[in-house]
Amino acid sequence: MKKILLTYPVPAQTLDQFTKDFSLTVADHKLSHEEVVSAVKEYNGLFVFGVKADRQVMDAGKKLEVIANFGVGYDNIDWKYATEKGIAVVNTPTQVTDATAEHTLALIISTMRDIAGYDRELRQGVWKTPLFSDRATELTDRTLGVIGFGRIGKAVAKKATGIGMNVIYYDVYRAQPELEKEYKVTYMEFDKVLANSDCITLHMPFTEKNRHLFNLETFRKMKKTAYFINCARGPIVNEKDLARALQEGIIKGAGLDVFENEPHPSPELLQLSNITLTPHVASSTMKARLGMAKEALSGIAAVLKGNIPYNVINPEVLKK
Ligand code: 8YV
Repeated sequence: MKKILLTYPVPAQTLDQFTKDFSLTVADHKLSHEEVVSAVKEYNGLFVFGVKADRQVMDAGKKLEVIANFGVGYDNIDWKYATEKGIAVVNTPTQVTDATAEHTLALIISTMRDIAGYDRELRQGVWKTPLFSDRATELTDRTLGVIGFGRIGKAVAKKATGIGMNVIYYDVYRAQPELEKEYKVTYMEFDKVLANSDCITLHMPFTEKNRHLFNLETFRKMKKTAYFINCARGPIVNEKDLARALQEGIIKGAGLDVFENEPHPSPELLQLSNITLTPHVASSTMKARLGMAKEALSGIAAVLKGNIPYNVINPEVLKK
């Protein structure tokens, strides 16, 4: 029987369908990188939760055929090295979509209507409600700029048009005209999306090429009245520059679920009132998390049975 190691305790119900064909070892706590390196040797499949699967892990995993990531973004996995070593990498592309898109919409609304700000004030005994104030921005008829039009970007666009926003988008790959029509979105070049949006939301993977794509210069291309939302990956944004843009009124507000150096948001951000922060929980509904665990395990199972699952990110290693 092939052996699979899960580096985090997962609810038993996600395992049932796999126990017949595989020997599963489920950690009783979140394994550290060090613990994974020392445990991985005898396993054919490795399911990582928030741990880096780097060269060290792959070199130690002499029998490794497949690594699964608990998430759609796999920047924590050295997939190029995995490909070199003939190890397949699978992720959870379909199960995070709605939960992440909902959280994004919640952050857009919270940020543009300053829900979190009012909440913080009320808790401090402040009831400040001037009758004519531009503190909140109405979303209806405002323009949302979606950067990255993959599954999550599309789901956000659909939900945002549902509440009356106009949606423009930029992606390195422009969508087919029928799809643009279906989603009621308009394609524009990156700088045009920045200049024309009342709120920008990021939905792209992190790669070394887009590190700090959002910096002071980028924020200066946005409207002074615009908001910035990031539920994608922290390092796409220069956090110090974002804090400065928020302090100096270069943009109006921000909502972040991800940070450059998790779990440590830059202290400057924590001091600001025009920002809503959540601790990388966009996909954190039980429905999504159970779905993610099953999607990843199904990918591992398929690879170990000699099949090519839809969620493998380097199928070339399985086609040889
Ligand atoms: C996390 C995510 O993986 O799907 C992604 O890319 O970032 C999230 O779903 C999840 O929060 C576990 O850390």
